[in-house]
Parts: sequence; structure tokens; C-alpha cells
Amino acid sequence: MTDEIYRASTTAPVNIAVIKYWGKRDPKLNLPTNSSLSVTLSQSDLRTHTTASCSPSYPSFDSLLLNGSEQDVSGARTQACFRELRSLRRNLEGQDASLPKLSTLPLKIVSENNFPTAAGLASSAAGFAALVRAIANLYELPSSPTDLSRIARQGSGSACRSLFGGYVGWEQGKEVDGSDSVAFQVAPESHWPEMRAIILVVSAAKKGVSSTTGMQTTVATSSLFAARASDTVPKRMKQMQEAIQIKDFETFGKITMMDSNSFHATCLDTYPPIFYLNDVSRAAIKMVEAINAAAGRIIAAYTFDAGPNAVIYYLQENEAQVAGLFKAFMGEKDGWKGTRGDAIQASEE
Ligand code: 2P0
Repeated sequence: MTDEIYRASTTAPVNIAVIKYWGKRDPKLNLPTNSSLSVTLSQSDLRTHTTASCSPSYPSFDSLLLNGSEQDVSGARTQACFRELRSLRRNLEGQDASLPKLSTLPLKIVSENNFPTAAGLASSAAGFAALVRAIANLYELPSSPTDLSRIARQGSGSACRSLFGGYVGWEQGKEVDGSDSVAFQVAPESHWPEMRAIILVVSAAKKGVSSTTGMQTTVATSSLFAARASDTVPKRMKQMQEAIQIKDFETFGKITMMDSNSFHATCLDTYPPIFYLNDVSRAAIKMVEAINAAAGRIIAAYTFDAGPNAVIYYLQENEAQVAGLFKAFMGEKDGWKGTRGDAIQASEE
């Protein structure tokens, strides 16, 4: 092999869950205690761009640069992704001796996010999805998005949903090896092109309690959690998929808001309690309630992940009543905004 550099790039989108993943039955493989469902809107354009390369000329260790800063790749999650992808490449090389032995070369990964990292905007989801697909492209693996979702899940649970666009489910699965715990597309984005999301950036700071630590404490201490995982979420998964299929925004919105509330209720029911919402988050909830009350039906739906930032879903036809009102109320401030101006910065005071 010469000192050639082999390279491939990809992007992966942030996904925002409308039925939340919270709780692991296997923390090593990131196997969840319930299925979940997310929406990826390309118009919101929150993405990780990743280039994976390998070369005999590189120093003899794997490296990962995220937004210009060197990251530790020795963690079990990153190592699991590297190991699985190298093993698939090794199989290809075993079948075809003419292929360059890329599986033996050090990897250099360079990633850039166009949104605040670890601010409850699912940065690890887009990050691991892009990392896995970039390496799979580099290795020219014939893997399907489903196969890649199985690998990305081991990097970060929610990452499996970022391998698909549009409306994406993550089937919790039953197998102990996680082979059936994969993402699937419920509908492409084009199925419901009127869907819009606005992100209210309440805080771009790193979250106080990491998702992994938070969810393990919830599983261990919350009595609300068991009912959520075994009863509430399975019912909602069905209802939500039906609502998406028939483009029923009122049901979509109601389940989205109720599931966000249920997730944050189990956080509060965790001991010691976990608070992700703050006063601005609660003001956003009241705004949505007021918008819906004025409309006489649900035209806006909020959801919050492991942080105070709100994502508000609405349909294009209600742009003025929803996004217009939020922008007017919160004021457009300097600071981070989505590339198409669809995120607004709010003050925490
Ligand atoms: C979700 N969240 O479904 C939920 C809602 C946060 C609240 O997935 O430990 O970063 O890497 O598997 O995927 C955040 O959890 O956790 C998350 P790990 P992850 O989007």
C-alpha cells in the first residue's frame, strides 16, 4: 500500500424525539427500556458534518477532532463503533484480496456541528450517526441504514434515529445482543411537507446531568417510570404512528406534549430529582397553551429533551400564529440561531 489517504464525508441531522427514550435495560449496548420516535426536519438544518479518513502515513492511533478540539476516543462507546465497522471491513477484505487493507489503518475523524454541543439539542445523536456513516462510506460497506443504526446505537442510543430522515422510530427490541434494537422510518419528510419546527434556545450551556447518569438514576428510583415504560409509551407509539400516517396534527401535537410532560415528570420523580426545565421553558409551555386556546384546537406542540430548550412543532399554515408570536414575544437576540433563522435565543432572566 502506498501512503495514499483514503477519505469519505457525510452529514447527519439532529433528531428531536416526540416519544422519548429514557432508561436502559443494557447500558453497555444502549438497549432502551422503551421504544421511541423522533422527527428530523431538514429545513431546520441542524447537522454534524464528518469526514473519516485513514492512511498508512498517519500516526499509529485513531483520532477524533470535534469543532476543532481533540476528543478522547478510548471510551467504550466510540471503541464499539470503530470495532464493529473495522470488523465489517475486514470481512470484505477477506472476501476480496484486491481491496486495500483499510481495516488495519489508523482512523482520523474530523467533525463539525453547526449548533451548540451538548445543550440538549441531541448533539451526540447527529455526532455518532455521522461518524458511523462516514466510516462506513470510507470502508465502502454495503450496510443498510438499519445495520448502521444498530452500530450507531452503541455510540449513543438516540443516534440510531439519525440514520434516517423524516419520522423515525427506534424499536426497543427483545434480544439480549441488541440485534433487533434498530431504527426504522415511519414516513419520509416528504409525507408531511407542511410540518415545521422552531427551536427556542433558552440556554446553549452544557447540561447539568448527563443523559446516561440521569436515566440510570430514574430507572433505579422513580416509581412513575415503570408505568411509563410498560404501558404509557407502547400505547403512544401506536397512536403516534397512526397520527403521522394520516397527518393528524392535533393527535401528533397532543401526544408530543404529553410525552414530554411524562418524561419530565419521571425526571422530577427521580431521587435526587432531575430538573431540566427552567422558568423560560415553563413560559414557553404557557405560550403554546395560550396559542392553542386562542385557536380553539392544537396548532402548536412543545417538547423538551434533557435541557431547557424548547422545540415547537406546527404546520406551515399556522406560521404567523406560532413562530411569529414566539419571535415577537421572546425578541430576536444575538447568539446562536439556526442557519435559516428558525431558532431564537431567549434570555434566562
Ligand atoms: C430522546 N434523550 O429520545 C431522549 C429524550 C434525551 C431526552 O436520547 O446514553 O444521549 O447516549 O444512549 O441518546 C438523550 O440520550 O443517551 C436522549 P445515551 P442519549 O432523544
